[in-house]
Amino acid sequence: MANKWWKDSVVYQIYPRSFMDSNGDGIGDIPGIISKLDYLKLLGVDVIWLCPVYESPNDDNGYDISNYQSIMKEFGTIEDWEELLAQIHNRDMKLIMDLVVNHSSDEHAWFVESRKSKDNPYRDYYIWRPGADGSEPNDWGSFFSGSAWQFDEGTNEYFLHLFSKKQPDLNWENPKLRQEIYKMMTWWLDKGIDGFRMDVINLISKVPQLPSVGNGEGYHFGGEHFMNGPRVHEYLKEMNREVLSKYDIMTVGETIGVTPEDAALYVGEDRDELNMVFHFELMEVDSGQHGKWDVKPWDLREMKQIIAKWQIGLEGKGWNSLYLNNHDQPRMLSRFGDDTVYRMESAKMLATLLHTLQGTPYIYQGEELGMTNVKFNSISEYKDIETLNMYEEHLAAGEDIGTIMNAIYVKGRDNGRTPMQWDGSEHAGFTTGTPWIAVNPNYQSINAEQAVKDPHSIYHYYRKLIELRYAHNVTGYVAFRLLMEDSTNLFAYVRTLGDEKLLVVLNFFKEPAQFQLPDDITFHKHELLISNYEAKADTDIRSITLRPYEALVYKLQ
Ligand code: ISL
Ligand code: CA
Repeated sequence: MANKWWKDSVVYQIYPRSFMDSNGDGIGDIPGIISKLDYLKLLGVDVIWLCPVYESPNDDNGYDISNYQSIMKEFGTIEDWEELLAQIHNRDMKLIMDLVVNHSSDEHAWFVESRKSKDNPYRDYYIWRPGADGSEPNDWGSFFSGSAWQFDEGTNEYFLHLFSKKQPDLNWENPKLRQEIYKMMTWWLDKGIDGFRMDVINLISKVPQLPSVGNGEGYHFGGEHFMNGPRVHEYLKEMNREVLSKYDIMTVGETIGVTPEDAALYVGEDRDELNMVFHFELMEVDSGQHGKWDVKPWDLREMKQIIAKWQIGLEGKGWNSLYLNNHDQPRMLSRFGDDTVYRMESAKMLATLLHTLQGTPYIYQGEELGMTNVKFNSISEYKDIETLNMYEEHLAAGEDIGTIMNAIYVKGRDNGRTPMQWDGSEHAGFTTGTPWIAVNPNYQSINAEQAVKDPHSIYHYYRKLIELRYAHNVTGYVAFRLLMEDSTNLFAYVRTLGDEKLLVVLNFFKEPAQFQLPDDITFHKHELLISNYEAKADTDIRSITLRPYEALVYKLQ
């Protein structure tokens, strides 16, 4: 469809369990979200992405769905959800829903049938294999530790689960399964939703032989056999033809391990698949060779190279999505900024980056307040299955507990899942009961009530960035060019639109840093569009000394 409204949109991601509790049971819910829509409208966002709200035993907080067409009891009813959609549309915003169809819950009716017998009509909705010499069919490891296979005594076979053993992978090779999914998607679209965020959508096609990685003992990451698998584009084209193309919607795929070249195949304007994907390259800059929990310092030059590669790589081909955190990641401020002395400055600086690149920015709940990572003293306070499984596995392998806890502090998903900090009252105004996960103890100084009142808050800076986006056609600028690429403390770039340029200069650290504009960039006049500091009088912008975490955005003409 011609209308590409999603290019001009800013998306706000809600993790419902932690957003707002309306009835004191300690769990965020749909009426709670409705009560905060004016807060989101004031911020200026256009689209809300709602993480899964479907019926679920909550092994993975709703990413294990037992019924795709009903609402999780803790979150409310389908009537509550319909009210939410109406209230979002009344405010001229849009709603996109999470689509989790690489796997379902093991409590989904399809799986309950599937495991009954080898000739059950639903057997082939999942991926079953006999054992190989009395052990798992192959050596793939699960994203959540251990083997990706679970033995099922009823029929003496194993089923595949790339995530938890309560998240069996669906078998996309089966055309009947695909039709059921398309029918379900159509049902939601006919209710009037505005699109989907598609969970690990590039994992749906597995190499049919399910070959082992074959790296010796133990379980291994089998990504080469299921990331961007052999039939994934065929499936997405089919989904697009049969469902997506019939609606004026936006789609964003979560795609693990994609390069810009891979991404172009998913989001290419002439590909008829998806509108955008989330890539993981920036999320890996602080991971060592042993993966996510192997914590290493990140390097600004590497970060700049990755962003430049994606900006240039998709230019004129497809659209970027822009994010630095979500419900699976630590808080971006703690990870890439300074969550103590320069919390305000660095949060605004990072926001400036996300909102001045080409693409659609995603704000994760609490980001607009400068919420930070959390350090719980005891593992018993953590709730995330990925974290808990890793803890057990690493402990059993004899790893030192301090090292494990440090990895959790730096990378654990619960960093982003502590409740929204609404005000300074008990439990941050999130609930009148006991929250399902503890509130970050810093809620008295970091909360929405205080941020909305303070015109210099991070929240109002986001509001201004969003306004700027529309007032100055920030999405329109093209030809991204990195400046001072070898600088280890500055991130600077220009983008061009006709004879105008957008110049962005960001100091990523607390030490002052010197910016030098290359001689070949010429202009008659300059205008400072936004900054996280009071502007200095008569600045010569060819040579600027940036203050700690300073962010400057100029329009050059
Ligand atoms: O970031 C990750 C890599 O370790 C994982 O936390 C994450 O599981 C991966 O990014 C895939 O994420 C999505 O699918 C998972 C779910 O747990 C995540 O919340 C979801 O965003 C399984 O549905
Ligand atoms: Ca509740």
